[in-house]
Amino acid sequence: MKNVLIIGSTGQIGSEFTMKLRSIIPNGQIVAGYIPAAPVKGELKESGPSEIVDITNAQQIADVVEKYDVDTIYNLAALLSAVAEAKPQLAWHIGIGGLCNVLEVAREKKCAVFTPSSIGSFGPSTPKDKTPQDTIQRPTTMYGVTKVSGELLSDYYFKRFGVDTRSVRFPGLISNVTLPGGGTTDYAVDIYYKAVQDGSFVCPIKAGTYMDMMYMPDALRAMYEIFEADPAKLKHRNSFNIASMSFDPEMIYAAIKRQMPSFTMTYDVDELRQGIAESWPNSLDDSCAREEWGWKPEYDLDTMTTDMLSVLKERYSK
Ligand code: AKB
Repeated sequence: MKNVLIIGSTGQIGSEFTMKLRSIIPNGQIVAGYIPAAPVKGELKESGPSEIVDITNAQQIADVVEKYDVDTIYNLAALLSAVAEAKPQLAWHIGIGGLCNVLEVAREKKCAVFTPSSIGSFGPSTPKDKTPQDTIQRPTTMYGVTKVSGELLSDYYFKRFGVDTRSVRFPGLISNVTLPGGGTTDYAVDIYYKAVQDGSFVCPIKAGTYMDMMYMPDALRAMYEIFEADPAKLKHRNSFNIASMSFDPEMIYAAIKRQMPSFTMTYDVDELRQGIAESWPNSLDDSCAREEWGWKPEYDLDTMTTDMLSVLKERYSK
Protein backbone atom coordinates (compact mmCIF):
# COMPACT_ATOMS: atom_id res chain seq x y z
CA MET A 1 0.00 0.00 0.00
CA LYS A 2 1.55 3.30 -1.06
CA ASN A 3 -0.82 5.57 -2.93
CA VAL A 4 -4.27 5.48 -1.40
CA LEU A 5 -7.62 7.10 -2.23
CA ILE A 6 -10.00 7.53 0.70
CA ILE A 7 -13.54 8.15 -0.50
CA GLY A 8 -15.56 9.83 2.26
CA SER A 9 -12.46 11.25 3.96
CA THR A 10 -14.37 13.89 5.93
CA GLY A 11 -16.71 11.42 7.66
CA GLN A 12 -16.47 9.86 11.11
CA ILE A 13 -13.99 7.14 10.09
CA GLY A 14 -12.38 8.86 7.08
CA SER A 15 -11.22 11.99 8.91
CA GLU A 16 -9.16 9.98 11.39
CA PHE A 17 -8.09 7.22 9.04
CA THR A 18 -6.68 9.66 6.45
CA MET A 19 -4.48 11.26 9.13
CA LYS A 20 -3.38 7.86 10.43
CA LEU A 21 -2.35 6.62 6.96
CA ARG A 22 -0.45 9.86 6.30
CA SER A 23 1.54 9.25 9.47
CA ILE A 24 2.32 5.59 8.78
CA ILE A 25 2.95 5.90 5.01
CA PRO A 26 4.85 9.22 4.88
CA ASN A 27 6.28 8.54 1.40
CA GLY A 28 2.93 7.73 -0.16
CA GLN A 29 0.18 9.91 -1.57
CA ILE A 30 -2.84 9.60 0.69
CA VAL A 31 -5.61 11.36 -1.22
CA ALA A 32 -8.55 12.70 0.78
CA GLY A 33 -11.61 12.27 -1.47
CA TYR A 34 -14.52 14.52 -0.48
CA ILE A 35 -17.77 15.96 -1.79
CA PRO A 36 -18.40 19.74 -1.82
CA ALA A 37 -21.20 19.34 0.78
CA ALA A 38 -18.56 17.99 3.24
CA PRO A 39 -15.34 19.82 2.32
CA VAL A 40 -11.84 19.02 3.61
CA LYS A 41 -10.65 21.53 6.19
CA GLY A 42 -7.79 22.27 8.58
CA GLU A 43 -5.19 19.57 9.17
CA LEU A 44 -6.87 17.15 6.76
CA LYS A 45 -6.57 19.69 3.96
CA GLU A 46 -3.07 20.88 4.79
CA SER A 47 -1.36 17.55 5.44
CA GLY A 48 -1.78 16.00 1.96
CA PRO A 49 -3.58 15.99 -1.37
CA SER A 50 -7.35 16.19 -1.60
CA GLU A 51 -9.72 15.86 -4.55
CA ILE A 52 -13.46 16.01 -5.15
CA VAL A 53 -14.58 12.39 -5.52
CA ASP A 54 -18.30 11.70 -5.59
CA ILE A 55 -18.73 7.94 -5.31
CA THR A 56 -21.70 8.05 -7.68
CA ASN A 57 -19.40 9.44 -10.42
CA ALA A 58 -17.24 6.59 -11.80
CA GLN A 59 -15.21 8.90 -14.06
CA GLN A 60 -14.20 11.10 -11.13
CA ILE A 61 -12.94 8.03 -9.24
CA ALA A 62 -11.03 6.76 -12.29
CA ASP A 63 -9.41 10.15 -12.94
CA VAL A 64 -8.10 10.47 -9.38
CA VAL A 65 -6.86 6.85 -9.36
CA GLU A 66 -5.00 7.57 -12.61
CA LYS A 67 -3.60 10.94 -11.49
CA TYR A 68 -2.08 9.61 -8.24
CA ASP A 69 -1.29 6.06 -9.41
CA VAL A 70 -3.54 4.79 -6.61
CA ASP A 71 -3.05 1.14 -5.56
CA THR A 72 -5.64 0.95 -2.74
CA ILE A 73 -9.12 2.49 -2.38
CA TYR A 74 -10.85 2.83 1.00
CA ASN A 75 -14.53 3.23 0.24
CA LEU A 76 -15.95 4.98 3.32
CA ALA A 77 -18.96 6.68 1.72
CA ALA A 78 -22.26 5.51 3.20
CA LEU A 79 -25.43 6.62 4.96
CA LEU A 80 -25.65 5.23 8.50
CA SER A 81 -28.54 3.02 9.58
CA ALA A 82 -31.16 5.49 10.84
CA VAL A 83 -30.63 7.92 7.94
CA ALA A 84 -30.72 5.02 5.47
CA GLU A 85 -34.21 4.13 6.79
CA ALA A 86 -35.34 7.70 6.08
CA LYS A 87 -33.73 7.71 2.59
CA PRO A 88 -33.61 4.08 1.39
CA GLN A 89 -33.21 4.84 -2.32
CA LEU A 90 -30.29 7.18 -1.67
CA ALA A 91 -28.73 4.59 0.67
CA TRP A 92 -28.81 2.02 -2.15
CA HIS A 93 -27.54 4.54 -4.74
CA ILE A 94 -24.51 5.43 -2.61
CA GLY A 95 -23.94 2.04 -0.96
CA ILE A 96 -24.33 -0.22 -3.98
CA GLY A 97 -24.28 2.07 -7.03
CA GLY A 98 -21.16 3.66 -5.55
CA LEU A 99 -19.56 0.34 -4.69
CA CYS A 100 -20.11 -0.91 -8.28
CA ASN A 101 -18.24 2.18 -9.52
CA VAL A 102 -15.37 1.61 -7.10
CA LEU A 103 -15.06 -2.10 -7.95
CA GLU A 104 -15.09 -1.45 -11.70
CA VAL A 105 -12.36 1.18 -11.42
CA ALA A 106 -10.40 -1.19 -9.16
CA ARG A 107 -10.74 -4.02 -11.70
CA GLU A 108 -9.50 -1.84 -14.56
CA LYS A 109 -6.69 -0.13 -12.64
CA LYS A 110 -5.75 -3.11 -10.45
CA CYS A 111 -6.43 -1.53 -7.05
CA ALA A 112 -7.17 -3.24 -3.74
CA VAL A 113 -10.48 -2.19 -2.12
CA PHE A 114 -11.72 -1.90 1.48
CA THR A 115 -15.46 -1.32 1.99
CA PRO A 116 -16.65 -1.61 5.60
CA SER A 117 -19.56 -3.83 6.46
CA SER A 118 -21.35 -3.68 9.82
CA ILE A 119 -23.14 -5.51 12.61
CA GLY A 120 -26.10 -4.12 10.64
CA SER A 121 -25.55 -6.83 8.01
CA PHE A 122 -27.26 -9.24 10.44
CA GLY A 123 -30.96 -9.45 11.21
CA PRO A 124 -33.52 -10.83 13.67
CA SER A 125 -33.04 -14.45 12.49
CA THR A 126 -29.25 -14.33 13.11
CA PRO A 127 -28.00 -16.05 16.31
CA LYS A 128 -27.85 -13.12 18.76
CA ASP A 129 -25.00 -14.02 21.12
CA LYS A 130 -21.45 -14.60 19.91
CA THR A 131 -22.78 -14.37 16.36
CA PRO A 132 -20.59 -16.65 14.20
CA GLN A 133 -18.56 -15.48 11.21
CA ASP A 134 -20.62 -17.51 8.74
CA THR A 135 -24.30 -17.43 9.65
CA ILE A 136 -27.77 -16.24 8.61
CA GLN A 137 -27.73 -12.69 7.18
CA ARG A 138 -31.32 -11.56 6.57
CA PRO A 139 -31.29 -7.88 7.71
CA THR A 140 -34.56 -5.96 7.89
CA THR A 141 -33.07 -2.48 7.31
CA MET A 142 -31.96 -0.85 4.04
CA TYR A 143 -28.57 -0.24 5.66
CA GLY A 144 -28.23 -3.97 6.28
CA VAL A 145 -29.45 -4.86 2.79
CA THR A 146 -26.71 -2.66 1.27
CA LYS A 147 -24.10 -4.12 3.64
CA VAL A 148 -24.87 -7.78 2.80
CA SER A 149 -25.06 -6.93 -0.91
CA GLY A 150 -21.73 -5.12 -0.62
CA GLU A 151 -20.11 -8.13 1.04
CA LEU A 152 -21.36 -10.42 -1.74
CA LEU A 153 -20.36 -8.05 -4.52
CA SER A 154 -16.88 -7.57 -3.06
CA ASP A 155 -16.37 -11.35 -2.76
CA TYR A 156 -17.63 -11.73 -6.34
CA TYR A 157 -15.06 -9.26 -7.68
CA PHE A 158 -12.31 -11.12 -5.83
CA LYS A 159 -13.33 -14.57 -7.11
CA ARG A 160 -14.30 -13.54 -10.65
CA PHE A 161 -11.74 -10.81 -11.41
CA GLY A 162 -9.03 -11.19 -8.74
CA VAL A 163 -9.66 -7.74 -7.20
CA ASP A 164 -8.04 -7.76 -3.73
CA THR A 165 -11.14 -6.90 -1.68
CA ARG A 166 -10.98 -7.16 2.13
CA SER A 167 -13.34 -5.90 4.81
CA VAL A 168 -14.54 -6.00 8.41
CA ARG A 169 -17.98 -5.81 9.98
CA PHE A 170 -17.72 -2.75 12.21
CA PRO A 171 -19.56 -2.51 15.52
CA GLY A 172 -20.68 0.94 16.71
CA LEU A 173 -17.57 3.16 16.59
CA ILE A 174 -16.79 5.58 19.40
CA SER A 175 -14.44 8.49 18.85
CA ASN A 176 -13.73 12.01 20.07
CA VAL A 177 -12.74 13.54 16.74
CA THR A 178 -15.61 13.58 14.20
CA LEU A 179 -19.19 12.91 15.29
CA PRO A 180 -21.13 10.12 13.58
CA GLY A 181 -24.31 11.17 11.78
CA GLY A 182 -27.49 9.13 11.89
CA GLY A 183 -26.40 5.76 13.27
CA THR A 184 -28.17 3.51 15.76
CA THR A 185 -25.08 3.25 17.95
CA ASP A 186 -24.50 7.05 18.07
CA TYR A 187 -25.83 7.20 21.63
CA ALA A 188 -22.59 5.61 22.84
CA VAL A 189 -20.68 8.63 21.48
CA ASP A 190 -23.20 11.30 22.52
CA ILE A 191 -23.24 10.06 26.11
CA TYR A 192 -19.58 11.05 26.62
CA TYR A 193 -20.07 14.54 25.15
CA LYS A 194 -23.19 15.13 27.25
CA ALA A 195 -21.50 13.79 30.40
CA VAL A 196 -18.69 16.32 30.04
CA GLN A 197 -20.75 19.24 28.73
CA ASP A 198 -24.03 18.90 30.72
CA GLY A 199 -23.46 16.25 33.40
CA SER A 200 -26.62 14.41 32.26
CA PHE A 201 -27.82 12.37 29.27
CA VAL A 202 -31.20 11.34 27.83
CA CYS A 203 -30.69 7.89 26.32
CA PRO A 204 -32.62 6.96 23.13
CA ILE A 205 -31.92 3.19 23.49
CA LYS A 206 -33.60 1.01 26.14
CA ALA A 207 -31.74 -0.49 29.10
CA GLY A 208 -30.88 -4.11 28.36
CA THR A 209 -30.23 -3.51 24.62
CA TYR A 210 -26.75 -4.92 23.99
CA MET A 211 -24.69 -4.03 20.90
CA ASP A 212 -21.05 -4.50 19.98
CA MET A 213 -18.99 -1.31 20.14
CA MET A 214 -15.36 -0.38 19.48
CA TYR A 215 -13.02 2.51 20.23
CA MET A 216 -11.84 4.25 17.06
CA PRO A 217 -8.08 3.56 17.49
CA ASP A 218 -8.81 -0.20 17.36
CA ALA A 219 -11.05 0.24 14.30
CA LEU A 220 -8.41 2.24 12.42
CA ARG A 221 -5.78 -0.38 13.19
CA ALA A 222 -8.07 -3.13 11.87
CA MET A 223 -8.53 -1.28 8.58
CA TYR A 224 -4.79 -1.13 8.07
CA GLU A 225 -3.79 -4.52 9.51
CA ILE A 226 -6.23 -6.46 7.35
CA PHE A 227 -4.13 -5.40 4.34
CA GLU A 228 -0.92 -6.54 6.02
CA ALA A 229 -2.33 -10.08 6.22
CA ASP A 230 -0.83 -12.82 4.10
CA PRO A 231 -3.54 -13.42 1.43
CA ALA A 232 -2.75 -17.15 1.49
CA LYS A 233 -4.04 -17.28 5.08
CA LEU A 234 -7.36 -15.58 4.35
CA LYS A 235 -10.22 -18.07 4.19
CA HIS A 236 -12.67 -15.16 4.40
CA ARG A 237 -12.51 -11.67 2.89
CA ASN A 238 -15.84 -9.83 2.90
CA SER A 239 -16.34 -9.36 5.69
CA PHE A 240 -14.70 -10.37 8.98
CA ASN A 241 -16.48 -10.12 12.33
CA ILE A 242 -14.33 -8.00 14.65
CA ALA A 243 -15.19 -7.25 18.27
CA SER A 244 -13.84 -5.63 21.40
CA MET A 245 -16.74 -4.89 23.78
CA SER A 246 -20.48 -5.37 24.06
CA PHE A 247 -22.60 -3.29 26.44
CA ASP A 248 -26.07 -1.90 27.07
CA PRO A 249 -26.84 1.71 28.12
CA GLU A 250 -26.69 0.83 31.83
CA MET A 251 -23.15 -0.49 31.50
CA ILE A 252 -21.74 2.55 29.71
CA TYR A 253 -23.60 4.81 32.17
CA ALA A 254 -22.03 2.94 35.09
CA ALA A 255 -18.55 3.14 33.50
CA ILE A 256 -18.86 6.94 33.18
CA LYS A 257 -20.39 7.32 36.66
CA ARG A 258 -17.42 5.52 38.20
CA GLN A 259 -15.28 8.43 36.97
CA MET A 260 -17.92 11.20 37.25
CA PRO A 261 -20.09 10.31 40.28
CA SER A 262 -22.56 13.19 39.73
CA PHE A 263 -23.46 12.07 36.16
CA THR A 264 -27.15 11.18 35.63
CA MET A 265 -29.05 9.40 32.85
CA THR A 266 -32.76 9.13 31.96
CA TYR A 267 -34.48 7.46 29.00
CA ASP A 268 -36.57 8.76 26.08
CA VAL A 269 -36.57 5.87 23.62
CA ASP A 270 -36.36 6.56 19.87
CA GLU A 271 -38.56 3.82 18.37
CA LEU A 272 -36.80 3.77 14.98
CA ARG A 273 -33.34 3.29 16.49
CA GLN A 274 -34.64 0.89 19.15
CA GLY A 275 -36.23 -1.30 16.45
CA ILE A 276 -32.99 -1.36 14.46
CA ALA A 277 -30.92 -2.15 17.57
CA GLU A 278 -33.19 -5.05 18.49
CA SER A 279 -32.70 -6.59 15.04
CA TRP A 280 -28.90 -6.63 15.49
CA PRO A 281 -26.72 -9.09 17.43
CA ASN A 282 -25.81 -8.63 21.09
CA SER A 283 -22.18 -9.61 20.46
CA LEU A 284 -20.02 -11.06 17.66
CA ASP A 285 -17.58 -13.99 17.61
CA ASP A 286 -14.41 -12.63 15.99
CA SER A 287 -12.30 -15.80 16.18
CA CYS A 288 -11.84 -16.03 12.37
CA ALA A 289 -10.29 -12.53 12.24
CA ARG A 290 -8.03 -13.47 15.17
CA GLU A 291 -6.90 -16.70 13.48
CA GLU A 292 -6.62 -15.53 9.86
CA TRP A 293 -4.91 -12.14 10.29
CA GLY A 294 -4.09 -11.72 13.96
CA TRP A 295 -6.86 -9.27 14.94
CA LYS A 296 -6.72 -8.26 18.61
CA PRO A 297 -8.45 -5.25 20.23
CA GLU A 298 -6.60 -3.06 22.73
CA TYR A 299 -9.44 -1.17 24.43
CA ASP A 300 -12.27 -2.32 26.69
CA LEU A 301 -15.15 -0.25 28.10
CA ASP A 302 -13.15 1.10 31.07
CA THR A 303 -9.96 2.02 29.19
CA MET A 304 -12.02 3.64 26.41
CA THR A 305 -14.04 5.60 28.98
CA THR A 306 -10.91 6.90 30.70
CA ASP A 307 -9.49 8.08 27.37
CA MET A 308 -12.75 9.59 26.06
CA LEU A 309 -13.39 11.54 29.27
CA SER A 310 -9.87 12.85 29.56
CA VAL A 311 -9.79 14.09 25.93
CA LEU A 312 -13.26 15.69 26.14
CA LYS A 313 -12.66 17.24 29.58
CA GLU A 314 -9.44 18.79 28.31
CA ARG A 315 -11.23 20.12 25.19
CA TYR A 316 -14.30 21.56 26.93
CA SER A 317 -12.55 22.96 29.99
CA LYS A 318 -10.82 25.56 27.78
C1 AKB B 1 -24.88 2.56 12.76
O1 AKB B 1 -25.29 2.58 13.92
O2 AKB B 1 -25.57 2.74 11.77
C2 AKB B 1 -23.40 2.25 12.56
C3 AKB B 1 -23.15 0.77 12.43
C4 AKB B 1 -23.22 -0.08 13.62
O3 AKB B 1 -22.89 0.30 11.38
N1 AKB B 1 -22.64 2.81 13.62
